[in-house]
This record gives sequence, C-alpha cells and structure tokens, in this order.
Amino acid sequence: MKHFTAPSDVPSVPELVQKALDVKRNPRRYAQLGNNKTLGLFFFNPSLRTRLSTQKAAQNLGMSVMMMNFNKEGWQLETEAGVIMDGGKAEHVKEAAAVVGQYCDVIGLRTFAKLENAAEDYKETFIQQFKQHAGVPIISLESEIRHPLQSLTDLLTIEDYRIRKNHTQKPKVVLTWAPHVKALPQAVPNSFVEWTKHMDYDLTITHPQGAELSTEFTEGVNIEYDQNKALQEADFVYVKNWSSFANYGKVIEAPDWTITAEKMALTNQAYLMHCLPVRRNLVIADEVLDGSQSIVIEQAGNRETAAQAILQEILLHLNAGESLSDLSESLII
Ligand code: AN0
Ligand code: CP
Repeated sequence: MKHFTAPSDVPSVPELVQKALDVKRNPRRYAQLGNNKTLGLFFFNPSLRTRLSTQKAAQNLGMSVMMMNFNKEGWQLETEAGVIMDGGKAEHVKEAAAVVGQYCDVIGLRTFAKLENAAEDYKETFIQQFKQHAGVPIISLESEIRHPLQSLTDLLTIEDYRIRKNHTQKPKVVLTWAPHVKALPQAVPNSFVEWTKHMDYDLTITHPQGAELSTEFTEGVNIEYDQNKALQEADFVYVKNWSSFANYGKVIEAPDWTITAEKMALTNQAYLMHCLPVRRNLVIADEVLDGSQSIVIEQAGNRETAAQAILQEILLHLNAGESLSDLSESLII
C-alpha cells in the first residue's frame, strides 16, 4: 500500500481489518520498523484523537513525528494553477508539498470541507496536490469528504466486538443521522458507508428527508427515513450528524432524532458507536453515552491500532522499495 486516502488504495479491506486486529493482539511486533523514518502530521483543522493516536502509533513503530498546524503557523496556501499570486496567499501548495516531502518519509494531512461549494470540496484538492507533489506516501487524517482512518477503526471495533461476543450472524449495522447546531462535513458518514460496503454486513442508513448523502457513496445501500423502524434489531448503531449535501452545508433541523435510551431499546441491545467529539444531549443522551452499550471510548482507543496498522503497511512498502533500489544499485556496481 502506497497512500492511504480511500478504500481504493487498499488491496483488500477485510484483510486490512484482519491486519489491524493482529496489531491489536500483538502491538510490539514491528517496534523497530520505523527507525530513522519521519512522519509529518499537518493540520488545517482542530483534532484530538487523530493527532494523538497517529503520533502514538508512529512512536510504537520507532518513527519520529513532526507536527504543524498549517492554518495557524504556516503560510496561507494557494491551490489554483496558473494564477498571479498577488492576494493574501504567500505560498503555492506545489512548493509547500514538495518541501515537506524533503523532510518527511510519510505525510498525514487533515483538511476539512469548507461546506461552501460541493464540487470544490468533492475534489479533495489538498490530498490530490500532496499526492502529486510531495513524492512520499500520503495518509488522509480526514479530507473534505473522507475519513478513512476513522472508518478502518470503526470496522476494527465492530469485528473485535463480534469476535469477543461470539456474534457469528451477519450484523445489522445502522448509521443514523442525529441533530447538531453547526454544519458538519459528510466525511465520516461517507467513509463509513464506503468502507462498510466491503464487509458482509446488513447496512441501513437512516436520516430525515433532505439529509441524503451523495449517491457517489450511498448507491446500493438501504435508506430508511423512519429512524425507529431502522433501529429495530440493530446490532451496532453508529451515530453521526452531517449537513445537507443537496442544500450544500445547510444545518438540518430535526430535534426528535437525538439518540435516547427509548430509541436504543428498539435495537437488539446494540452497541453504540460515535467517532467523537460528541455533543451530549443533542446528538446522544447522557443515559446512552454513559450506558453499558456505549463503546465510544474503546472505539477511540482503537484509533491508535488502526493508525499503527496503516503505518506498518506503508513502512513495509517503503522498506521493500528501498531494498529493491539497494539491490539495483549493487547490480549496477
Ligand atoms: C468533524 C466532522 O464531523 O467531520 C470531525 C469528526 C471526526 N466534527 C466536528 O467538527 C464536530
Ligand atoms: N474522531 C476524530 O477524528 O477525532 P478528532 O477530530 O479529535 O481527531
């Protein structure tokens, strides 16, 4: 695996989930793999879990880590080609990406959707530009439209629970929209759907009318507009707010969609998941978040495992490339 930005970068999603489960059982197997390698983590937006779990994962593999909040500490970056840069942006992403590629062996990048123009956001400009100009593997730490590290974590968490609880039947997994006061990106639900499609799960998405995700992600997935009906017999309930795709970036008001104990009682004693951060009693009621079926903290803990699995795969790929080039150098000599 070279880059990690979407399932299309991964040879097999179920095999990657299995590798992540192996990392969870045997976290120190590759403790030296990243010696003398540097990971750069570059953020255009806030983060708690992604930043700390990916740093920890890199340390577990012996890598050193550099971090920077690009929006606060770096130059404002231009992304358009061919423009006269006489405005507020001091540096072009072409140079910025190429320069950080000189210092880092692997680069992680977080760039949230601006939620102003869907066509612009759905291009994932920064990820694409860094892939093109940095010359090193790129890991998405949440792009405008995808959050693959979160989704790998989510699948790892579901599989881990299925093994531990001896759940052999195909699980019913419900992704439910929940209310929020701010316009949030579609990255987490898009990715959750995109990754879950690779697993043998019975997936239902439930949301109010007007909260449809892009069909680029939801094509072929069961959508149920009645939340109570969708929750029936669910084994895993994944809760997340997102803003409208059709009415791009607008907040959708549906206060009855908060996840309460009454709603969870409709499920098959489902485990409750959320990527965090979560607003209590708006998205999920206290009684549910603090209840015995909530696995959100362990889910967040699994971020470290998923990040380590990805870094391992990328480092193995890098090291294989290096030993091949060593070999060709020695052949030339
Ligand atoms: C972000 C989002 O919804 O994409 C990050 C989630 C991991 N959430 C918020 O901004 C609250
Ligand atoms: N779930 C997640 O990505 O959290 P952070 O935004 O805190 O990194």
